[in-house]
Amino acid sequence: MSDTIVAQSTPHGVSAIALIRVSGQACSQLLPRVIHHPSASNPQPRHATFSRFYDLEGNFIDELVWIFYPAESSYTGEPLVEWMPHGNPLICKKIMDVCCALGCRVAEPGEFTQRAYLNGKLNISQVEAVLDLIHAQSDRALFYARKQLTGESGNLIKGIVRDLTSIRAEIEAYIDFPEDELPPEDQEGPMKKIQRILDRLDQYHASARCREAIQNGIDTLIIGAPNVGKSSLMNALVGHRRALVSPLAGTTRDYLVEQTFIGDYLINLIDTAGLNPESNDQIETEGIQQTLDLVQRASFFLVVLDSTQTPPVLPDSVIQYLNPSNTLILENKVDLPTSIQMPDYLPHFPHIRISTLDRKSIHTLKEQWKERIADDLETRDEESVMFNLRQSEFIRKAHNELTEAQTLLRSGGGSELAAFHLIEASDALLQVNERIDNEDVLDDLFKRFCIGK
Ligand SMILES: Nc1nc2c(ncn2[C@@H]2O[C@H](COP(=O)(O)OP(=O)(O)OP(=O)(O)O)[C@@H](O)[C@H]2O)c(=O)[nH]1
Ligand SMILES: [Mg+2]
Repeated sequence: MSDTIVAQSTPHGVSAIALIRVSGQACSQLLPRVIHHPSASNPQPRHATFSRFYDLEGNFIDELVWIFYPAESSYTGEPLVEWMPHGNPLICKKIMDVCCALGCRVAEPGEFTQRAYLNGKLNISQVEAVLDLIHAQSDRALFYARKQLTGESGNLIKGIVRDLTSIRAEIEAYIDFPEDELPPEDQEGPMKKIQRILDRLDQYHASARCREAIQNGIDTLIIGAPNVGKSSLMNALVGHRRALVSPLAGTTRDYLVEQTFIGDYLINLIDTAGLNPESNDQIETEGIQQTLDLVQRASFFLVVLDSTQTPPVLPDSVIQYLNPSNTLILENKVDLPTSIQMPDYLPHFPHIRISTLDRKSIHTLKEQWKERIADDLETRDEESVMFNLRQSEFIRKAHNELTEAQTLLRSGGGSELAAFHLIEASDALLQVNERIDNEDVLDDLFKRFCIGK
């Protein structure tokens, strides 16, 4: 029997109400010692009761609401009690002390969720979803975390594993019944089915990049020549004067990062030093080098042009990272009479004419930008499910195994070996949601939780 754990699930500090959770077999013995009421000896499951909480010397600690959850209907899969005292850190500490005096131990981060996993209440992808849900910073991130928590991604993978089992049965027919009974062209069927699964796995693997971007924000770089209005754009987008703006070229040296929303996408907006190939100023040159480094890590680009000036030639080290779906060309300063349209500058890229001084054009920019992100991340489809980076590794492994199986079947032999690769693929897929074989990965996952979850 594992020990009984206790932790405060609400943040430490003063609040109207706090929540302290106790999970483990000792809950039933503990209750009557601190709640001097008959209801504590035979608690009604999942029922809120208002009582006085006493310490072991019989001192009255607080009036609180408490709920008892039996193992079969608790978060952890063990008997669990929730105390909801007044949110005074001193009261919370006393309650924790009393629980510890009665044999509880203070929980490690994520230990309640770890027990839920060990007791089969949550599978591993749901554990990750709980973590994502707690840390989600945007509506989009919440949406995908909720989808994962309800087990939708798990069902998709389970479906594929089931399909793989039946394909394997078809292939294995060749092992048990030699060539004369089954013509070799019958392998066409299994091969087609494997191809359909490969296509789906491709799609799932690609979704991991989008999931990361949605979860942590889309790193978006504002780049361009000096003085074109990059910092003015940053300020217009975040809605306050974050970056210094001046008519002098080379104002921004160090890059600046600020978070903002475009629709319900979280954006990590990065204002950079203007790209000036002729600079002899050492600090400016360092700033430019930083910009070039950032280009390699960013996911989205706003290339700002001064539409009253000849547009710059961007270095190849930048151009190679830009494509029409991850970049917007912003022809800025359209309020000036000398502004001209620049359709020939990177002609295959979408252009938007803006003035950072004009709110309406910034609004238009945001609308078009939102559409681009949705296209780039393929998040238009509300049905889509996204996998995280850990899961996508197993999806890739399954993909490799199935490709091997397909190559073997195509070459007209090796049914036995092909069946083996199908088993390996199923095994990798099971690790997407159901279980993690690597203890270190598991430990690492639970460490990322807060105490009390
Ligand atoms: N008329 C007009 N002026 C603008 C517009 N956007 C920016 N400016 C002006 O252009 C000058 C340069 O703006 P910044 O935002 O500092 O330009 P930057 O690209 O960040 O410049 P560096 O940091 O030096 O690379 C400032 O005087 C701004 O007021 C615009 O839309 N219209
Ligand atoms: Mg600037």
